[in-house]
Amino acid sequence: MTNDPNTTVSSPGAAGAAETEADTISAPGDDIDEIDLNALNDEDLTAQMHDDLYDGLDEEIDEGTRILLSRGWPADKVLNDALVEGMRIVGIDFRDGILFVPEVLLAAKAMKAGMAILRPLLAETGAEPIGSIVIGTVKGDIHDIGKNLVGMMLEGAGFEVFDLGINTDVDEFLAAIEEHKPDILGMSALLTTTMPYMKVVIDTLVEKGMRDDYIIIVGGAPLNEEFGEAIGADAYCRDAAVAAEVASSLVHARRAA
Ligand code: B12
Repeated sequence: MTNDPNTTVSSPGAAGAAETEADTISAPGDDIDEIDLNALNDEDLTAQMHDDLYDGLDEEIDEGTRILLSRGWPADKVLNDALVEGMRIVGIDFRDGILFVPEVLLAAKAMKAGMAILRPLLAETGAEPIGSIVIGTVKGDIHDIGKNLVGMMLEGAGFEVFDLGINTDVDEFLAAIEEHKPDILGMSALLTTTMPYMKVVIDTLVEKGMRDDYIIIVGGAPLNEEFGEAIGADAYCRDAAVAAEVASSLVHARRAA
C-alpha cells in the first residue's frame, strides 16, 4: 500500500492503516461487492471509494459518486476528495512498483466512470461563455485524466473546449487552432520524455508568426512554473482549478488590453 505518511487510507488487504467501517463490514472471504456503500458514513464511503478506485471497480465508483452527490456533496468536492485523492494514492503505489500498468489502467477506467457523472454538473455552473480552448495531450503521451479534468473545469468556467485527445502532434495542434481560432491553446504532458514536445509546438507557432495569436497554458505532473517559462508558455497551472482561474483571468486581461 502507500508509503505516504499523509494518508491513512487502507488499500485492500493492507495492514496497519486506519480501519474503516467497510473493513469491519466485510468478513474475511466476503466479496468486496457485498459492501453496502449506502450504509457507510461520508468519511468511510470516501475511504472505500479510494480502495475501489485502487481496485479498478468502476461500478462501485459510479455508485459511490452518485451517493455522495445525493447526500448534497458539491461535484467539485466529490471530484477532489473521492476521485483525485484516490488516484493520488494509486500514483504513489505505481511509482513505488506496487501497482503496474494493467492495474493502473483499471483505476483510470474507474476514475473516468466517476468523472462521467460529474462532468455535466461541473459544466453546469451557470457561467457565461467567456472564451474557447483547444487542448490535447502531446505526442508520445497517452495520459488523459488530468487533461480531461482541466477540460471539465474549463467548461464549468464557461469555456468552449475542443479536446484533441492524446498523442497529439504539432500538425494536429496547428490544424485545430486554425479551424477553431481559440483564445487558448492548452497542452498536457505526464512524462518527462514528452514534456519537451510542448516546446516543439510553441517553437513552430513562433516560426509561423502565430505565437502571439494565442494564450498558451501547460500542465501535467512533471512540469513546473520554471519549465513553463522556459518553453515560452503564458502560464503553467498545477491543477484544474488553477487552470480555470488562470485561463479566465488571462482571457479577460487580453480582451481588456
Ligand atoms: C494513470 C497513470 C497511467 C495510466 C494513464 C491512463 C489515462 N487514461 O490517463 C497508464 C496506465 C496508461 C499509464 C501509462 C504509463 N505511465 Co503513467 N501514470 C499514471 C498516474 C498513476 C496517474 C496520472 C493521473 O491520471 N493523475 C491524476 C490527474 C488528476 O493528475 P494530473 O494528470 O497530474 O493532472 C492535473 C495537473 O497535472 C494539471 N494538468 C494536467 N494536464 C494539464 C494540461 C493543462 C493545459 C493544464 C493547464 C493543467 C494540466 O491539472 C490536472 C487536474 O488537476 C501517474 C502518477 C502521477 N503521480 O502522476 C503515472 C505516471 C505519470 N506514469 C508514468 C509512467 C512511467 C508511465 C509509463 C511509461 C509506464 C510504462 N512502463 O509503460 C506509461 C506511459 C504511456 C505513455 N506513452 O503515455 C510515470 C512518469 C514518470 C516520468 N518521470 O516521466 C508516472 C509519474 C508514475 C511514476 N511515478 O512512475 N500511466
